[in-house]
Amino acid sequence: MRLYRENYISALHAELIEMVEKHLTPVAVRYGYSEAPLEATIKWRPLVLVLGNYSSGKSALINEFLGGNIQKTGQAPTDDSFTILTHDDNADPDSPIHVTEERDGNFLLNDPVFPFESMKKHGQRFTAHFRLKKVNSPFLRELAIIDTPGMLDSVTERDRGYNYQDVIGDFAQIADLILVLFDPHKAGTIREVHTSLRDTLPARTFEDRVLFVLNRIDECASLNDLLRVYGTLCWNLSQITGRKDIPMIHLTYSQQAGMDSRNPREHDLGFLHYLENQREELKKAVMEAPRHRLDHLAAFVETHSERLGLMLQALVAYRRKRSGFRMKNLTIGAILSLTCAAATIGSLLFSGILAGMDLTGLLLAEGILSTALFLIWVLGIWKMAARRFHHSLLDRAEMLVSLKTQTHADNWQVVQDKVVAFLEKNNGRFSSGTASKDYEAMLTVFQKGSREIREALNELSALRPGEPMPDIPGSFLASLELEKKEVHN
Ligand SMILES: Nc1nc2c(ncn2[C@@H]2O[C@H](COP(=O)(O)OP(=O)(O)O)[C@@H](O)[C@H]2O)c(=O)[nH]1
Ligand SMILES: [Mg+2]
Repeated sequence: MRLYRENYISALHAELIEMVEKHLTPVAVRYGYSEAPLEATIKWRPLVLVLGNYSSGKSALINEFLGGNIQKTGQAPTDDSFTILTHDDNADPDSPIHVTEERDGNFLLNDPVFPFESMKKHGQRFTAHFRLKKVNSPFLRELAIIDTPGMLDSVTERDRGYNYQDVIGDFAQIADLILVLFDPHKAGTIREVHTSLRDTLPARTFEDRVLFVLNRIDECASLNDLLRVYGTLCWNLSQITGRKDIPMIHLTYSQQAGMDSRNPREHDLGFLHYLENQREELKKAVMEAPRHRLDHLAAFVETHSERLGLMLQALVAYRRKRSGFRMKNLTIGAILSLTCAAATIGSLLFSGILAGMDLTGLLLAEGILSTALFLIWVLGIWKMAARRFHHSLLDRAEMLVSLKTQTHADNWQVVQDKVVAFLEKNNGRFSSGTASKDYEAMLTVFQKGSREIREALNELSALRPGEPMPDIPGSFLASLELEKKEVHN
């Protein structure tokens, strides 16, 4: 059987989701790493998030991609809603492109098919500004788009009634591709977007996932003007990212909108001939969202298996330390009880109280007394000491793991509270056999699983759209030998 690139992508996608479902979610839920199944945010279609200032041309760009007037456009802040644009699989593809169905925020936040359940926390005002549009546009067959209200200045921002930055951050986390649009009038105001993105996206995926677009370049008065704007944008980007190398910036404009608005102005647009409008290129890049989803999923599997592994490392270490402490204290208790009992009997014998007793009697008395002392030890002192030991371990939970790299340290920041919460909840009582098995499984997923995913992705990147695949991908689920190994505590 020969597979085409597109089929290969969906086959890989399905396998990765299955891997998360089968191997990561049960462990994540068992130890309180996550309440919802991990795959909840990644199993819907690939998502493209479109960000930028108001009237930077987001909605006009989206309309152009979709091939119809779906989103409202206009100079003022026209649309203050987050709109999910997705394909209507039941609609007639031959009718003119239009909205076939509209649903509100409540629907989107409560239907588990969508990856937005966790966004309920943003409150009613956000829900009222969240909606779904189904469109019969072929562009949406493999992906969904999120159109966003533009960024306002920070004063007006406070009146929204929900935290715009946090909302953007949450969307950015589940998006596979993020477009950030600027226009020549506001090329300097990118700090807010960047803050939301930097705070939510892992550094290693930032560059792959974000596309910068300088839009409406037809509104520059001349080539000089464009260069000035471009320079300002680059300067701002490098100031904010702290990097000297400038990310690729797509230079684009809407031919349609340009024609509508150009008449009143009389500047020379001849310079546009020297530049290619990167609109088509941008469109192609956006259509690669399913491919980005695979990278996203690979990073997702890597990150979560690594974090879960760290969490389990801590839990297994906790149990090891606890058993060590218990054994040591039981031994001390036993020796102490025996010695104390012997000393007591000895002194009683010496003082003549037990003078008439024979050896069997003495041994019996020693046995009874030492057992009684040992019981007092176990039920009183030992229990109290064990409790103290439990709490002192929780206070210094970082002692449970070895944090060799910065990634370990960052991951520990994320899981530390969860480890403590889990141990507090069950007082340290959980099956250490299962925990050891789960730990091994997470290591296998992280090391072997991640490597196989990367190999599959490399194979994929060598192919162009529509090109035949030589082979079916080997199932790495099958190759991951996660069979339960006998682990003894
Ligand atoms: N000249 C010109 N106008 C544009 C371009 N893109 C969008 N517009 C116009 O700019 C205004 C704002 O666009 P809109 O898509 O609503 O911006 P949004 O707020 O980012 O969604 C509208 O009147 C559009 O017609 C462009 O490339 N060139
Ligand atoms: Mg808009």
